[in-house]
Amino acid sequence: MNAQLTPALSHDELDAFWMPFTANRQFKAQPRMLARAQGMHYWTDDGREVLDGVAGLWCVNAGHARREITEAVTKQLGTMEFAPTFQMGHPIAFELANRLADLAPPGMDRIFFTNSGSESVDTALKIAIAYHRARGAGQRTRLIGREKGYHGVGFGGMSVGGMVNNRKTFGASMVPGVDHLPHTLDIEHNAFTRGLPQWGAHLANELERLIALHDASTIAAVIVEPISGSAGVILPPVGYLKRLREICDKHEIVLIFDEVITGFGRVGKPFASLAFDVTPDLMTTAKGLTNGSIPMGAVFAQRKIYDAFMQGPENSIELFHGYTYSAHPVACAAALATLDIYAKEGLLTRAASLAGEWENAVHSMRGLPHVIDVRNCGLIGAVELEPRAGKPGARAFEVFLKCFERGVMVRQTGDVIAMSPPLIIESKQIAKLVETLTSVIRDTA
Ligand code: PXG
Repeated sequence: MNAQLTPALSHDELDAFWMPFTANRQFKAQPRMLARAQGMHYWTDDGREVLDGVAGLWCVNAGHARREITEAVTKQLGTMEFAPTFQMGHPIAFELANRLADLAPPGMDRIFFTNSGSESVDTALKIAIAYHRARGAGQRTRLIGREKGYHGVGFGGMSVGGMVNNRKTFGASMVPGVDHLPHTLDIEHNAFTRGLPQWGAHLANELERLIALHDASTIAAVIVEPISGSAGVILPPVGYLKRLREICDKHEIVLIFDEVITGFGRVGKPFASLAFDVTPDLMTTAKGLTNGSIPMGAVFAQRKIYDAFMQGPENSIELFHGYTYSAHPVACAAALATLDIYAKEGLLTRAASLAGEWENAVHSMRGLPHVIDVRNCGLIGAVELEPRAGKPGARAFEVFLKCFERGVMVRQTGDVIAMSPPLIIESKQIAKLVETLTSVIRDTA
């Protein structure tokens, strides 16, 4: 018998919390309640152990309930729980910025703090537009995103994003002057590719077509995820990101990489831009920055971007943007403790050493019923299932539910099952994750 960890809630008590990105009625009819976490596992409220195959929500990279983070947060709360960073400062904010600059791709050593991925994205879009204005190109306001892109849920991020369900309700309220590149998912050419697909780099040339349509002089920035997570793990074809970089350079367009999920070790280097050897002008992060423990995000900027703002009277504010909780002391303490763990345990490169084993494990699911693609990179894996006729997403949702019942948490989006475990995962846990998913797929019609 499992021990009940927390009192079960009655159905009435589930009504008040309007849950995000959730089928509220389905959940409240059959709640899946998490009550405790440690290392690679969650425990449900009735004491059942669940292997975490998604690092919470792509964020708990060092595993759950790390003592060092708890201690740093507790100490900071007792020392100074809050301090403003508007016209004031506190030392660990600067310490954290320096630590992040040391990890960053070359030249990206100016850091703007936010509280989430969505805020990082909207911050980066605003910095890009303001940067052009600061250098005398204020007509450059257009933004280019990509189909199937996910950049959070702020108006800016939603507008450059390309996930139809996130957009359609808000049709006319989108930020104006946005266009989209085509996405790079092509199962016909690339199904079951191990690592990055060879086919598709030419899709980056679509950027030249959009530039010809709108004229470079109107375009501020291009934003893409190096690897799309939310849309179901879409990998960049070999050479694609380099080509985007070349085109942006040629036309003086700011290139933004949204590394909210790829940042902090997910693909075997601290950032995907380092793994893929393509340096953007701005980089958005969040999630793994504090191991998911305290909300925090950070935008990394090339020094030339920051320097463009540092003009005019010395007493004037250079960028009219920021959040009450930018560089919140408790979040800074959590981030510093997290970076210490990453460094001490080599976690920012651990995915590279596990990548071969991980790749073999996830590709062992090729050939299972309804599996139409398997994708992987670093410690990211995805299995795409054939949709049931007229019921998109239903098969994968059933797989997600059954995995949870059998003690494994994966993530479902559309007909894709995504996996992104904590970077501390061991071989036997990789095996359990894949064995459970395999048996569930076999048992799902
Ligand atoms: N950009 C990217 C690339 C993201 O993946 C955000 C921005 C927004 O971050 P915030 O912190 O505002 O949620 C994200 C978030 C999933 C999933 O399983 C992914 C995210 C969030 C929730 C679920 O696909 N990514």
